[in-house]
Amino acid sequence: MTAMALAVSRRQFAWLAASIPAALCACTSKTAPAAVPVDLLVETDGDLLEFKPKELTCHAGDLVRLTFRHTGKYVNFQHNWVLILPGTFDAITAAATEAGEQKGWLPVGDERILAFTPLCGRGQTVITQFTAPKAADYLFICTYPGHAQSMWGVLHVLPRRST
Ligand SMILES: [Cu+2]
Repeated sequence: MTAMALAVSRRQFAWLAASIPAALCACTSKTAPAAVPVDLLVETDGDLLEFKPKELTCHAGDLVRLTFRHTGKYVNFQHNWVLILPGTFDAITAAATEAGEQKGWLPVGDERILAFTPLCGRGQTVITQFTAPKAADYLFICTYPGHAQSMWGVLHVLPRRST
């Protein structure tokens, strides 16, 4: 390679280096808009083994900030809020019971769990934050042993918001 050819290729490289980041930025802003923050609130139905409301809604890709409040006044149960992949109810409730009290009745690291709060006692509030998965209906449950049979609800994830 001659000295002149080398000089040209260096200039081209400099031009490329300067233009590529701008091109990437333009591309990124079109395909991945900033996640929309969405606040959701769910409570226990007082001392009952039920969630209230039983249905929540968001859009795929939303940054969901979920607050879970234990509104029980008399019964000393602990509860959590656990979002699971469709079709995994039996497997997750079994795995949660197997995980035991020391692990908070939660099979930590199980990929079928999409989001979860810690266990929460009477009068307490806990929060979790997650990016909403692809559009579908997802069950949320309390994984404290025996609770999920009545303590469940549905998160409706609608198609991604248009920009
Ligand atoms: Cu519970």
